[in-house]
Amino acid sequence: MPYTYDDQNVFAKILRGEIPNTTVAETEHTLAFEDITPQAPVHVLVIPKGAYVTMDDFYANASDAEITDFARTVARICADKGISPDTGDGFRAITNAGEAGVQEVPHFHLHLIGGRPLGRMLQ
Ligand code: D5M
Repeated sequence: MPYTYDDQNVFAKILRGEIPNTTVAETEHTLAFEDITPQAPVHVLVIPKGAYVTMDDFYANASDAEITDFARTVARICADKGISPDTGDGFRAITNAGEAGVQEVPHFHLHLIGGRPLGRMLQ
């Protein structure tokens, strides 16, 4: 899949304010909001504001400032939501990429999931 960004995807519309979201955190380069179909008591989607299709697109092409901002925002949400193993029970971070990864929304997003026992995913 080439990194061709579709600016009509639902997260692009959220970033433009065309559809609502329940914001968890917002910084210069990053937005985090509640997943509309939560799989656990905590299910937050963290997205860069820039137009990146997948995680590898983001890490290959984003600026150091964007990448650092994204990473620090993830850490802050884990602390704020009480899912950091430092102070809480732990979490899982997932990103789906491309067809084989069953990515539904073609704007890079990290799922942060926690608040219940998650079970083993990889054997
Ligand atoms: O999954 C995409 C994820 O995005 C899925 O968990 C639902 C979520 N989603 C879809 N539309 C919205 C809106 N409008 N707000 C919040 N969350 C949404 P993936 O398979 O990783 O691409």
